[in-house]
Amino acid sequence: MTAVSEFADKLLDAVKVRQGLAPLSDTMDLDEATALDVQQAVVQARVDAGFPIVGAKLGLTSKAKQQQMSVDRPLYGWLTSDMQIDVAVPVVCSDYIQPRVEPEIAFLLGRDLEGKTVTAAQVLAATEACFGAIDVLDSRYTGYKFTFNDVTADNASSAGFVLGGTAVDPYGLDLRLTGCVLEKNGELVHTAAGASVMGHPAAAVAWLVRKLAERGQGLQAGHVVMAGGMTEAVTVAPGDTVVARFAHLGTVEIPFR
Ligand code: 0L1
Ligand code: MG
Repeated sequence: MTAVSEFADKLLDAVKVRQGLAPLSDTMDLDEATALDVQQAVVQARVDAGFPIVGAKLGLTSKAKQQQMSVDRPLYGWLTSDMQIDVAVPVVCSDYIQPRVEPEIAFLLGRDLEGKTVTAAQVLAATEACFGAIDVLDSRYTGYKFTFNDVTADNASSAGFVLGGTAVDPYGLDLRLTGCVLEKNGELVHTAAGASVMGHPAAAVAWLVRKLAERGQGLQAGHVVMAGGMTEAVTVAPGDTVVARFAHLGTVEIPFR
């Protein structure tokens, strides 16, 4: 068994038994290229299990998130069909190891996007609709303790995502100024604007497309792209309700059971 498949199996087993792991880098050298190979193996296992790729996510795109996780640069992962959670459907905490949530702006692509020179303007031109969204994270590492390469291997802590019920044409919207208010159990916990995500959420998506081009990959029409947490992530437990209220993009609410 190669190191890549061994690491991937550990992460896949952690999901099955809902039990956190020590970081892979504690016991083995894990460089970024190997971490991306592990990520690809983890994602391929989900695809082979019947859950196709439906999009991608960026992580650690805001200063708030980078400071929370002690990591200083963005990363990405892939979204598979089993991660889609419909709007207003309760999320069962015991389906996860240690769920957290964060508000994001999501892009539904109307055209393929690939290449080393893609810009934020081209992302906006290729976007069918934007949504207010909530990312449901679940690190496979106990206590969310990991290095950049560990969390890359863990598919950027991908676990679930909810797109709000309001699809908005991004033309004429300045997403930098799209405000978000995050509430948990009726209390305000965080506020942010779209600019917190790498200056502009579409610039974050453009960065992702250029980064994917380094591995000969790209995004396809119909893919959903989560642009990255606008605020720190918050922990959730059964009985909690989280609401993200966005300017122009509507409200997303998740009840947790
Ligand atoms: O969506 C994200 O920002 C995931 C990045 C990985 C760090 C984390 O688990 O919070
Ligand atoms: Mg996120």
